[in-house]
Amino acid sequence: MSIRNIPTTPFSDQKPGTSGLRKKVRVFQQAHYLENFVQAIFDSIAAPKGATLVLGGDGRYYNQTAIQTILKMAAANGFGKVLVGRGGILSTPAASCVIRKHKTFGGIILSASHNPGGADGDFGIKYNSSNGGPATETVTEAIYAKSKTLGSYRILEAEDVSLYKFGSTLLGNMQVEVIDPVSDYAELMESLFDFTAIRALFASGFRIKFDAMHAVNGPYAQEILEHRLGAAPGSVMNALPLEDFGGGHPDPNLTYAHELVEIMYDEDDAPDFGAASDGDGDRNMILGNHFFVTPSDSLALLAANATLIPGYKQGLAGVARSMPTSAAVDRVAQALNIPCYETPTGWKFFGNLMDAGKVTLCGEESFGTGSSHVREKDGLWAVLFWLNIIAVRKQSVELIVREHWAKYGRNFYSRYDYEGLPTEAANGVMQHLRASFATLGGTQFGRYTVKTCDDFSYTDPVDKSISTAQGVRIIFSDGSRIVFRLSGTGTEGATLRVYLEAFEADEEHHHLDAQVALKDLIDIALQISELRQRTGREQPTVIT
Ligand code: VG1
Ligand code: CO
Repeated sequence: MSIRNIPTTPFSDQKPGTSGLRKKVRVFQQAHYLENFVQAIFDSIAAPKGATLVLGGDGRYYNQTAIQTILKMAAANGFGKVLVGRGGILSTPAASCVIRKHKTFGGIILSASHNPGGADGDFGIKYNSSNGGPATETVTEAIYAKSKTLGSYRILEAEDVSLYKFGSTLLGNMQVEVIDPVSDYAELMESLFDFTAIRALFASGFRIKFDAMHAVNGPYAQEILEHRLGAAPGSVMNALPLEDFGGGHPDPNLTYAHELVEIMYDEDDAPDFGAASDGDGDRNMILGNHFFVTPSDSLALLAANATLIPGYKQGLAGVARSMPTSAAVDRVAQALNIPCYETPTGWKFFGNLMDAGKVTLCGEESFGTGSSHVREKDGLWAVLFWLNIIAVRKQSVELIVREHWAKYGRNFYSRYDYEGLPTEAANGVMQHLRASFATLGGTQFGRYTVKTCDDFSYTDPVDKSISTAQGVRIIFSDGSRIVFRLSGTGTEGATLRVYLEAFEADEEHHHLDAQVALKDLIDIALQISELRQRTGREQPTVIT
């Protein structure tokens, strides 16, 4: 077996987005494309000789091929050991858990998360540091810079390694250890939640439906919910991970998880609790019988009920949410008298806060919640958190949420996504908005008056790094907000996201449908942005 130094020329488009490098599978299939990016990672992180790496992915098309390449490159770049999930599988939160538990130097996660998979779908790769979290912007920028100047990469000439047999094999001088992708993670969940109480809940006849969407969480959910907690067999649907997610779009929201939504809104046979997770298992959607919980409310509710959970009974150090996420959790933080941080979109911004012990719970409006138990958002963790709360409070999902609104007020919330726009048109909307800042202040739209508008900029309280242009905010005098952002995870054209939020203290109005309550704000958003004129789109692609 010999190490080869392969000459290569740089690609100009290897800039990681919100969560790693995401491209069409066929872009990754170009000669040297994956190898260049992996070498850029290895050159940037400068791991000491003999270091250990974690490797796994969400099982989508190209996962296995990429894993074999990365293993050979890791061996050629001086790593001593790679822990790889059996079959090349590790959910994103499980990878984070394994990095932390085994104190490895870092890990590589292969996933394009909620983006569709298959030969014509998307693929992705990201690097996580020794804290188990996504590399910070400083690291991803270094990787990008390296990718633009790369002249060669190192790879071991060797046979593929079997990924199905547990235990160690030698690849050159490097050990490849195939591990069970589920066990470390399941053990961590048992240490946080009251499994006895949740088991009793299921034994009492409480019915759950978990939609794994043919993505990575199927085996995790089956092991934890059905085997360890005794949920009825078949409670986990679409449990078999498929390379193309069965042709579906593994994004747990009301549009893409419609199969689950139909079950949860069934006239006479709806289960008590419904949940879904995404391609790589880090997102979650929570449903009750005929009831949808917005991710922003879910975060607030977990924070408000945290002390009911064994792993959080000491209370929370603080909470954090991404800027576009509703301020529902801010109200809980205020009541608990703990700090609440507002960060740019993307989990990489929570890591420093958690490492510094400033926050315990974090969340995003995009169906992501998590805590300092790992450094990624965690879909199944959120489900178990909810089940534990229900097991203690013995109330329905709907009642728990309604009581929460009655106590804290309701932040009506919705996100409109305009996917696959021509890039120039989407940029045009953002430029127009920025150009309008000067004249918007003080303008009155019906009952709303613009208080401030800006482009969100964040200074990390720990390392003081600054991230600018993180989304345009229009804030009204009553605290209502409209936010505009361009997505950093898409692979086709541009996706414009419009986030809408209005606070309602009066319980009399809490029953309203969010689309009704937000109608005026939606009209204002369209008017201010000239979105329809500039993009030619009458309707959003997805409303969440
Ligand atoms: C989206 C979400 C963001 C999330 C990111 C990664 O990013 O808005 O909140 O952190 O996806 O989630 P963007 O840039 O497209 O808005 V996942 O589950 O893809 O790792
Ligand atoms: Co994801």
